[in-house]
Amino acid sequence: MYNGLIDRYRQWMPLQASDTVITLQEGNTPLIAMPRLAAAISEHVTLYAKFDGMNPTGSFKDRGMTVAVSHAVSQGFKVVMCASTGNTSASAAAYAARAGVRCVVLIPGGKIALGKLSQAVAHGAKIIAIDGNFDTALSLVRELCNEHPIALVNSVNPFRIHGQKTAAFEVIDQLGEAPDYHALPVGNAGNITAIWQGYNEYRKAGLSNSMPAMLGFQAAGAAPIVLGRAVDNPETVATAIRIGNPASWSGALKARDESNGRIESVTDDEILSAYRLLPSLEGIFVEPACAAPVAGLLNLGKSGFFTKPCVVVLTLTGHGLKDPDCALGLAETPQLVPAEKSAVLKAIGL
Ligand code: AN7
Repeated sequence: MYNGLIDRYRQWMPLQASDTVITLQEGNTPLIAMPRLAAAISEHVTLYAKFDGMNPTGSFKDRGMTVAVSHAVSQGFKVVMCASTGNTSASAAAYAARAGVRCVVLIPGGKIALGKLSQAVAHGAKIIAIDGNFDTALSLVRELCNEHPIALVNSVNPFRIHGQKTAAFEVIDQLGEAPDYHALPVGNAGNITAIWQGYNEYRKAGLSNSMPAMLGFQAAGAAPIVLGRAVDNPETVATAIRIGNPASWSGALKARDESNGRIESVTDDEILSAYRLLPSLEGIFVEPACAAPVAGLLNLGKSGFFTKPCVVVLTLTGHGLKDPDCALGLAETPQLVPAEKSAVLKAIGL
């Protein structure tokens, strides 16, 4: 029986044998071939999506949270805390509930997708909205956790990174080899750091022969790594990656440069059109942040970046149900017709 990623990858985890494991059977997410989207990107691309929206709370954050909360609880912490653009808070709240400890989340007021907020509410987290953005929230949380017996469970906590690196392990285990490219959205940059670390660890252990080039994508209004300077007032429709001063900035540069990869930006218009395209082509519904790498791959394809047959893995970091407002905001309200066959036929256009 599959029992979560700590159990599956225990030897790669910096945990003690006696540590308590808090799991919701996260990880083991599907790697889904995406032939129709691949064709839209480039004739040379074979594309697979690592659908991390299939984790228990609907995002990749569960990979890191199982390890961070297991460690915190094993160390005797009774309270965990994070700053979040939404998914980290949903995940922290769920794992804290599972562990029977308190969870406090600091969120940027008014900028959290509905699904994420409702998860934190359901799991009983103490939710504090601040009049400020994610970056301000994170610096407050770092100070508070330094000064009080509260475990910080943002990705500056190295245990989060150890959990998230398992996405790379799974990709190699599923594909049999590392892909040529690995594309993903970049916000606070924990995930690109972690996935690159995972590929490195498997390679060093002889479990893969090659390494992918990492392709990270930021939203143009929140693209500090692309610009080479912090952004004071980040703005993007992809609220998950509305981050102006990534904590793992240096990890992202290391992943980019060591892998011979790229970190580029995409506009909100490009994000929204990719956001509409992916579910209509492939039947997979993701939140707007996941559309950033889709848009980025489409741009790279258009510019002739892919010149020979290659395998691309795309991490889809969060489920579409996280942000129903975004989907509905782009759509027309369903037409209301009388409850009669003739009216329905007319509405269909038959
Ligand atoms: C769906 O929840 O930062 O570059 O506080 O929710 O590792 O930050 C979320 C980030 C990509 C970016 N996709 O990952 C938070 C938070 C989704 C996300 C990212 C996030 P990082």
